[in-house]
Amino acid sequence: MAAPAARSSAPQTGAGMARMPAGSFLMGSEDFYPEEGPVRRVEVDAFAIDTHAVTVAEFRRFVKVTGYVTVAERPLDPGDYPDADPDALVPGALVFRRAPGPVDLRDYRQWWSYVPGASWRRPEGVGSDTYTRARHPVTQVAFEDAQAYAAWAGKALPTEAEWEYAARGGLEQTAYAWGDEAFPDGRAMANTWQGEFPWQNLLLDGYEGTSPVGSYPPNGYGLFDMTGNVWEWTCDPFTEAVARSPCCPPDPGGDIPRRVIKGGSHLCAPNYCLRYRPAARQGEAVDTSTGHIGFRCVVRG
Ligand SMILES: [Ca+2]
Repeated sequence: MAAPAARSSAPQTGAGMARMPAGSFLMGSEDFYPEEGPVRRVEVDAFAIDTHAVTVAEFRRFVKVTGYVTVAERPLDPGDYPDADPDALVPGALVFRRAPGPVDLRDYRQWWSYVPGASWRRPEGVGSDTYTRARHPVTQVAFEDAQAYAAWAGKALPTEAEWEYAARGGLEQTAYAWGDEAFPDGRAMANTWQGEFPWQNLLLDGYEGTSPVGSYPPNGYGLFDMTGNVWEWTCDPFTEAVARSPCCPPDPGGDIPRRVIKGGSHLCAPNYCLRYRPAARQGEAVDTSTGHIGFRCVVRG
């Protein structure tokens, strides 16, 4: 008869999670955008993290079991929008549309639109679906939606430090999750945007929108898509001034709290937003749902 397995203090990591040992690392960067500095040494306790972002199929299972309704699918309360036409208050989300040619990069309305009916099921609105994207990261999820999924799964959203520690994969202060070269030996290492954003997508990495999780090599900790593909929610509040040249829809202002998102997305292009790097960060309003933000979960201990 086999002896019972020894109890371990390590995180109980189900399939699809990787254990991160406790340790310290140099967080942040002083080489790119001001909101990433200063570089400082940060201690992180042991935790486990999903090896890939939560997929459409995984989120669909959660919704099927719980009946959960995401923020983008809920009716809007006219009381929250006293100046708006009540007929215009329909559920929806922000959708990226490639511009037909060069545009003023200060005017995000040239590529972002609020689309009624857009949700995690239909990321581009009515007429779109996710049936061929079951293995893609779920998108159009607000912070509250990501938290609800994590709680249901018995997990949590990562802190920014946990996320960045994991994303660096054991490399100290490299620009990217795999080193310092954007395309080592000409190889695409993440789903980003090549060409002139927001109109010319050269598709050198093979994908215009999101890509199935795990389409590019993992980092040193065996984690896929930590940068590129979709931004990922963390649980940390974003308290600084709004990032300069943000690639995401700008802060709506007012009192809506923001959380830190990490990792950049398929919409990050060097000419506009070089943020597919572990140190990159932005603040995002908690009620925002867009086609380039998803999440992954952690288990601490
Ligand atoms: Ca791409």
